[in-house]
Amino acid sequence: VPDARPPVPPAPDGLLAALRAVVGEANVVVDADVTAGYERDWTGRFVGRTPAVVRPGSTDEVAAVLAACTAAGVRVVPQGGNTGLVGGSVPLAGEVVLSTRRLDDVGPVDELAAQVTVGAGATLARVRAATLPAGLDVGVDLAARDSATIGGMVATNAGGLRALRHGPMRHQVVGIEAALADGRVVSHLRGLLKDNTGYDLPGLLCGSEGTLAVVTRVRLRLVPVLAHRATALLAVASWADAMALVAGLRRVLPGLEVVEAVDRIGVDLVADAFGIRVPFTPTPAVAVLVECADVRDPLDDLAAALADRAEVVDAAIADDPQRRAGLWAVRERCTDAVATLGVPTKLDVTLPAAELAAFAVDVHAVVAAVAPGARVVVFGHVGDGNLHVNVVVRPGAGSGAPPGPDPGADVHERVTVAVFAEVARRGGSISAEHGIGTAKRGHLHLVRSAEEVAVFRAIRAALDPAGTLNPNVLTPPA
Ligand code: FAD
Ligand code: 2HG
Ligand code: ZN
Repeated sequence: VPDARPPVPPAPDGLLAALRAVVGEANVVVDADVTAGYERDWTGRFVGRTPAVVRPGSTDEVAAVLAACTAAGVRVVPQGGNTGLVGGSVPLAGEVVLSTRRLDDVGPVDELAAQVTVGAGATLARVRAATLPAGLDVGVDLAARDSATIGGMVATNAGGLRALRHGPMRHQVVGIEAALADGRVVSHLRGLLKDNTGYDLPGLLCGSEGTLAVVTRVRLRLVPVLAHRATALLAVASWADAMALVAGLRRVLPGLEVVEAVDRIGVDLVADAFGIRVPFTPTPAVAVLVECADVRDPLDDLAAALADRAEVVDAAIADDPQRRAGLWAVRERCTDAVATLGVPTKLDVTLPAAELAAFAVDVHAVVAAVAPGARVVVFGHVGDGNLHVNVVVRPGAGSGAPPGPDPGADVHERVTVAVFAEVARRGGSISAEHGIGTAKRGHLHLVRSAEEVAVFRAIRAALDPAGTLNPNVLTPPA
């Protein structure tokens, strides 16, 4: 297959030597076989080229790498676990990739404050492995936990599977350290919960998508591990019923931590792709996953609350880890299952509660009008009003057959325009948790005013006047 990617741009004279002097020979990777893994995003939709992947091992090295690149006029894409879904972590226009994966130290758990300081390149799984023995957990969890890094989760303000209870990443960050593009370092890691001494830098960097600074260390607040969990997978007849169920359960279950949903197409796809057993026949219009966590077994309270809800057509309920994992798989494997079909257009939207059900129904006709025959899978964090609309325009045959080919940028764009118009018409947001990245930056005007975008640009210019950091994301092309 011919390589359709743009040619690798040469690094300016002396830059690679300068970078090697900072991080060592082994950590400036130029071997195309190795750099290829950093040039393609998780979905396969966004592929670029880089002259080098640089792997600093400390904050000072990150700062020196950025200073060298800025001095040479070379742009930099920060990359953590490369699990982002909006094309923000790959070098689309020949940038140097700054990989944070070596910044993976996890400090001692501060049990008194319920906090921990971690390197930006530590994966979520690694951090949790350190905190769980102390009875403490990170408030955000997501299916990409084995690869997604804390720095990437901060940069995207990741939401995940229990934002309903603990909020997104922004609510977990109580201190931050980051290197600016010119090599200066800002560090405020004390983690004081009350600290009204000026601008909130953690808040600013959460959701900044690598455009303002490279996050090097993060002080996280931790939440108590609630040892008892009860999980239910519920069959409901419509999205309207799913929304009514969410509203009803929220009122009576103080331990409610998760309310997720998957539509019929998604449930069938997960079952087909991975042989996962679905406890309902026929497959319901929507499967809702509910989980409660408490200091006592919440199974009886959950069962009683569900017995009162007319929307529940059928239910499977469990409080033992193995059966709970079986129920979770129906929701957690959706992203992997879509990937078996082909290269999706991934849209990650929030709708006002009153609009969500109608949107979830109408989106099929909206997509069919611009991409007849496309497979549309709708799932997500329905408790947060957040739906993931995955559209595969040229799907493979499923059942283990090879994925279909990428339909191309024009088709992704056509689908995006149509769905976002519907989201905007209903007063929603075009990104709930994955960010704007490169995939959506041309659509920011739908949800942000010209004045807001001007402020974004001014903040960017103040922190990174040379425009070194992640030039292809967030703010629309000038
Ligand atoms: P990357 O993909 O490497 O980078 C993402 C962005 O952050 C890029 O713009 C990059 O430049 C920037 N960046 C990375 N590290 C730094 C740093 N140290 N400093 C500054 N900028 C940086 N997301 C959710 O919100 N909720 C989910 O439930 C969820 N589930 C997922 C499930 C699967 C199976 C997959 C594949 C993805 C999922 N995601 C989810 C998306 C993804 O995991 C998150 O966006 C995650 O936060 C990305 O972390 P990462 O380390 O992989 O970042
Ligand atoms: C999830 O909630 C992730 O599973 C990924 O945010 C969503 O694949 C997607 O579109
Ligand atoms: Zn999600």
